[in-house]
Formats: sequence, structure tokens, C-alpha cells
Amino acid sequence: MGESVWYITTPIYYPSDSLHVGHAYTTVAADALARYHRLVGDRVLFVTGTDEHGQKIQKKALEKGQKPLEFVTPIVKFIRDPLWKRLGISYDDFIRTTEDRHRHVVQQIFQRLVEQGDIYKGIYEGWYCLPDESYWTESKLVDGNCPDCGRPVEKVTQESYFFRLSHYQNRLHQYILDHPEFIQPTSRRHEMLNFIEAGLEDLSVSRMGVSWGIPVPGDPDHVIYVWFDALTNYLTAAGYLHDTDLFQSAWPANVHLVGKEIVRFHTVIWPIILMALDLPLPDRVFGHGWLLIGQAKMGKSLGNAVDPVELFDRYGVDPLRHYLLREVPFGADGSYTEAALVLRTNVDLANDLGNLLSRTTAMIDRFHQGTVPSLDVGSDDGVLAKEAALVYREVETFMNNLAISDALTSIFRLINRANKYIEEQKPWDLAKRHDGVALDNVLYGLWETLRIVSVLLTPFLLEAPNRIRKQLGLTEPVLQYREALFGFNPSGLSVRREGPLFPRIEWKESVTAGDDTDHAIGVEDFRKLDFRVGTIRTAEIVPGADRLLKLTVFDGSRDRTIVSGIRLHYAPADLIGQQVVVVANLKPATFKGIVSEGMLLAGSHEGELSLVAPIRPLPEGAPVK
Ligand code: ME8
Repeated sequence: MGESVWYITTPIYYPSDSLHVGHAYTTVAADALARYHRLVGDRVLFVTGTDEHGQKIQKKALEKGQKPLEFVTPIVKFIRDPLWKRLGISYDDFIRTTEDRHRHVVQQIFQRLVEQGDIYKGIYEGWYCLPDESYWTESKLVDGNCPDCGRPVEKVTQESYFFRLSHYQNRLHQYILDHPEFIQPTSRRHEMLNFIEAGLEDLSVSRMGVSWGIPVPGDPDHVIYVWFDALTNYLTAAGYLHDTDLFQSAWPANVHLVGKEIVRFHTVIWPIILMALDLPLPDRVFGHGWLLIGQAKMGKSLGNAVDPVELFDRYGVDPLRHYLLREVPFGADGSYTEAALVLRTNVDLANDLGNLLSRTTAMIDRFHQGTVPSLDVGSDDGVLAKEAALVYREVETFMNNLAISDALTSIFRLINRANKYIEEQKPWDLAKRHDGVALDNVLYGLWETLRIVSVLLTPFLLEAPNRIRKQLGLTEPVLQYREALFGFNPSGLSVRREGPLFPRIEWKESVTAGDDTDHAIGVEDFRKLDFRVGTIRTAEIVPGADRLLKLTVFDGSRDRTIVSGIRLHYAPADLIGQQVVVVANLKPATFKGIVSEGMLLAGSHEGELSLVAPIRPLPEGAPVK
């Protein structure tokens, strides 16, 4: 037996139209998991592909006056390149169901199941949902429509082959009870148990009058049901019946990643096919949530599909991947908005990560002539080392549980801990005091944290890790997850500063609302204002000015000096540590010789004045909108 392979799949997508951000969502998530497993040293098989047969594709091709294969081929080509190529999808195999290797496997399986009596011929009378390619009995319809997607169904009465699901009902039910990890998240597991308890009917697994599909062996008037054909791709790609070595090491799959709407196919029909073949079941079927536009699922047929290639062109690969992987807890539904993509990029990537890098490299340049100081063992306070060790383990646990967004959140917690550490340690003061040992340790700690971050981010972001490393003076790409342990010896390395890691994106949304009056401003004007949460660190009286206080306010990336006309309303000592809302993009103005870099928001009433603050504390730099 070969070394065991960590095998992950995405659904194979219908090339009936261009794919959208929803498809990219699943595929980028699978890619991050695959990259993570390669980094921890697993041999990985990551498979995606296209589901090319079936009535839906046949109909689309006909409408275009093309043969089905002619119709799908350019779409499939586009999916591989530019789509997956630009998003950095590191698949090991791309399977098309129209390939010979797949047809052979499907036909052999079908034949075997006929021979052993699990598939038999009968008459099918019922309903078919074309967009979902799924069969329904009369009693399951909702208002005469498909119970899954609500669209109209068509009546089918014809000779058909049936797969004996009923025979396996109890075995499957017991299996799911015995293997709580099999269907995830847990809510989907309950749904499936209910579905099975309601009773499984034998499934029609062939169609007549549909020419676009894999013919039933020895009975070419029938083609094999497209879902039977499609699910089998997971075996074909694992080498079943044609590559014994691969199959022995790759099967059973570790994870089938799918959208929640097709969990039923993957946890009822698919395991029963495997049981009938005497094959072990995959470890996990994970049904993630939907990306929504407003309340509706983003979808090809709803006309609300967003093109991932366009987003790539506009924002680049890392902002797009980071947004998809971070924004929504993996498993739950979540809204897609471009504004949120921009915000995530500006706050997480440009501010938190980008500023940490630029401040760290700038300070090493300024206080240490650009060479990276070594850790003076024993004199480090260990704050960053401890946090890094914790995050290292958290990321492992989260990735093993497919909690991808949580893993990223942990990594950014480390980044923000380091940002805060700069404010606490004030390296500029240490330099003034000529406290060389302390300064070296702080600078080393920051540099080392960034190096660790570059390792931890490797499965998620494609370009940033190496760009960070280059600025840190590192030349080797990341090879192993273990490199994310604290204590690297940087002797002889020098930082190489470059422009910002992620330039801030100017966000302009064209607003075409017709009800703006002369004195109302459009949302685009409002968005020009950059309001952020800040914390007041120091407050002092400005000599010779009875209304002014001079404040320093930390805005998440730096301390700003703000001169504010609040002296009559607040005692300086009462302000220290208070959160406030800063207007961060005002032109600086000078009061009594002090340059003020912004304003604080305050409300006033009959001469009383009160600073505006978030009701619950927020991280500094959090946008206020
Ligand atoms: O179902 N949000 O293919 P398909 C999140 N060929 N994910 C989404 C999404 C959204 N709004 N829209 C699509 C098929 N997806 C079959 C699969 S597998 C043996 C056969 C993703 O092109 C999600 O992974 O309709 C969903 O399950 C898949 O695309 C459906 O792709």
C-alpha cells in the first residue's frame, strides 16, 4: 500500500454558463485546505472538474445550435484558464465527465450493480426538475413545483433503470448515527437523518430520449442519470478500476466540499452507491452555506451572478481570496457585497498587515541600520512568542475542522497583537534611551512575528507571503508549516523596504438614486469621509488657549495629534483611555502652532458638548459608517 493521500474534492460544476463567485467560493476554500495540508507535509490529491452531461446542457447547446461537446468545451477551457489559474487553484486533477477514463468507470459500475441486482428495470412515472437534474414523486412537490428550488417540474413516464436505495436505507441511517463526522455541519446531518427516516424510494438512474450522456451498457436507448454519472467522478479521479496504486492510497476521500443544496445527493445517493460497491465511505461531506445577494442565493439562473474574473482584474488575487475565505464563517450563509470586499482589504490587509510590515521594516532601518537584530535569549518578555505559539496551534485545529475563516481570524489576531506591541513598547523611546538590548528584542519580535505570519498565510494568500518575506530580507519561499515556530535566527539578514503591501482601495460606488434634493448629499459624498474608532492616549492643555486640548489618539495604525476645542467640557485626565470617533482624512490644520491631524466627533446641545463614542468598545481603526 502506498503512502496515504489526503483527498479533497469540490463539486464538479455544470459548464452550462460561466461560473460565478459562488463557485469560486467553494473552490478557493478547497484550495486553501489543500495548500494547508501540503504545507503540513501530507500528500494531497485535490480534484475539481466539470459535470458535462445531462438534459440541461443538451438543451442549452440546442438553443445555441451547437453540439453539446462543442458548446461546453470553450466554457470548460475558460474555467481552467483564466478562472482557476488566476485564482491560484492548485488542483492536482481536473476531471471532465466526457473523458473516456470516466465513461469506462461509470459503465463498469452500472453494469456491476445491474448484475448484483441493485439496479433493475421498471417504469418511472414522476416529475423531473431540469435545473437541478433531480427526480421527485408527486407527494414531494410543493405547489406542483420542485421542493428544492421552487421551479416548475416536468412529467416523465418511461421505462427506466432503478437503483435500490430502499434496500440500503437502514444501513445508511445507522452509518450516519455511528459516524457523527460524516455529515457536517451538524445541522445538515439532522436534516439528512430526517430525510432518510421519511423513507427512501428507489431512484430512477437512467433516461430515455436524452442523447447527451453515458449510455447504459448493452441498452443504448437509455443514458445513465447525470447525478449517478457525476458523483462517480470522485472514484474515477481516485483511480478506481484503472490506477490501483492511486486508489489504494487515495480512497476513501477525506473531504467532499459541497454547497448545502447538494448535500442530499452526496449523503444519500453517493454513500449508497459506495455501499453497493463494498467501498468505504468518505470521511466527511461538508455542506457550506450560500453567498447571497440581498436575500437571494447568487446563481446562474437568477441573473445576480458576479464574475470572479472581473473582481480579480479589479482587486487582485489576494484581496479576493482573503475576502472569500474570511468574511463568512465557513458553513453559514453570508451576503456578498463588493463594499465588504473593499473594506476587508483596506482594514485587514492594507492597515493591519501592511502597516505592521512597513512600521517594522522602517524601524529596523532607522534604529538598526536595516540589519535584523537577533534575539538576546532570556531578555525577551515573550509576549509575541506566546501569542504566535497559540495561533500556530489554533490554526491547526481550525483547519482540521474546516473552520477556515476562524483560522484567518486567529492569524490576524497575531498581527494586531504585534501592532499593539509597538504602541506598548514604543521602540522610538527605547532608541532615545539607548536601551539597545530591549530595542533589539522588540524589533526582533516584530520581524519574527511577520516571518511567522508569512508562513501561516501561505495556504490562504498567494502573493503576499513572498512579498512580505522579500521585505523581511528572506529569500526562500515557505516550504513547511513548522517554519511558523518562533525563534528563527536571522543573522546577516537585512530588510528591504518597498511600497505598501496592499495599497488602500478608493471605493466609489456610483449612486443613481433619483430622490436627492439640492441640500442632501449622495452616499458617495458621505463615503468620502473616513471615520474611525480611536483611543485617546494623552491629553494636555494648550498653553494660551482656554478652549483647546492637545490629544494623541491611536487610530489603529498610528498615534495622531488632534487639537480639539473641548477644554471647557472635559478634564484631560478623564479622557485618557476613552474611545472616540476620529475624522481621519481631513487636511491637517494648525492651531497655536500645533498641527492637528483630524477631528473628533461630538454632539452639542445648548452649550453642552459630548464626545461621540461607540457604545461597545471596538478595535482601534474600526470604520464608522
Ligand atoms: O450542482 N454560494 O453544479 P453547479 C455558495 N454539477 N456556493 C455556491 C453558490 C452560492 N451562491 N452557487 C454555487 C452542480 N455554488 C453539480 C454538482 S457534484 C458530483 C455535481 C457552488 O454548477 C457550491 O459548491 O450547480 C454548489 O454546490 C456548486 O457551486 C453547484 O455548482
